[in-house]
Amino acid sequence: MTTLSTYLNNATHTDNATAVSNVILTIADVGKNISALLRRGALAGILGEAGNENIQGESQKKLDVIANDLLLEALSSNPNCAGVASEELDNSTAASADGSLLVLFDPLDGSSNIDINMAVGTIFSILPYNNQGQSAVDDDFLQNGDQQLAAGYLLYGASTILALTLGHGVVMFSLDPDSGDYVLIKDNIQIDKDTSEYAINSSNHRYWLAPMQQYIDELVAGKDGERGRNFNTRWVAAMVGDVHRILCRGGIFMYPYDTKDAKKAGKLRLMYEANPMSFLIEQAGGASTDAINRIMSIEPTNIHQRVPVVLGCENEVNRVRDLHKQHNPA
Ligand code: AFP
Repeated sequence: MTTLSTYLNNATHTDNATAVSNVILTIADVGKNISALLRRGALAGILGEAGNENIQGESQKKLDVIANDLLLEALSSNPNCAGVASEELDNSTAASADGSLLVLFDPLDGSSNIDINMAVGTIFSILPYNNQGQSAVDDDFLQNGDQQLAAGYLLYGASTILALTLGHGVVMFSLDPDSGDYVLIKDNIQIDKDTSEYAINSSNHRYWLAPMQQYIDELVAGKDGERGRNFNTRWVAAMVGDVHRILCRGGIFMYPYDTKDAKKAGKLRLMYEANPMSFLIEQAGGASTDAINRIMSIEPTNIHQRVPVVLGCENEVNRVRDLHKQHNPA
């Protein structure tokens, strides 16, 4: 049995190996607390709305705020962490000026699932801090996805799962509720280049651009259409759940650009949703784009910027890209 701490001690790391391991263990420990709170749910009086909005203009659930505060407190006290950025906070929070890492997170992804007892998760991304000795500010976080030293998620489902990459493949751990250990359950995860399973919120069909409409229409047509075979659909309404399914059995996940709010580049956030999930998917042999361009190559301009996301098995992600290029030749 390999536990998370054993794995981290033995894993081949990028730079800051000890610091990265220490911060991951901090996040994993907070994950145990969040998992326990979710298990108690209504009994702990923590469901429902918090009664305020975050910078995204989204109403916050009580658990959004609780999870955010637990992560913020734990990471701000970790000497390796120079700063923290959260989906739930307008600006980043400076921590230890001598820290070598920056941490970004979505504390509770899929919060619309909380009150119906469906899967939610925590997504995190770890970047190098390049101004040691100075207090970290928002601009220090504006690094493209290729700069990530580690990324992962905690999925609070029937089991609590930690998926992680340090840049050398993807591994998964399951939290043993009896021992409190995260136990290695999958190593060197790889996803197939092809799939028959796709995830998208089809109620937005009329708002998508033509190539995305064409791509989905072909999947829906199944064996009677262009693709010549049938497809199945799943939609967890929590990116962390859809990405977990893809890492377990393949598939493609899309939250494309839509004209419902033409000013919004997409729904998902680049820095603490798209980038960490893209790191995991690429490390598992998949691909991740904004429909055309590779997500992890995007140079960020704002810690809360949004981006369209198409990720999962390589051949389907490439098909989406090719359709967009056919519709809009350069
Ligand atoms: P919430 O955290 O507000 O529930 O949003 C979750 C999410 O950002 C992502 O995890 C889901 O894939 C996506 O939104 C679901 O969006 P729809 O509710 O529009 O289907």
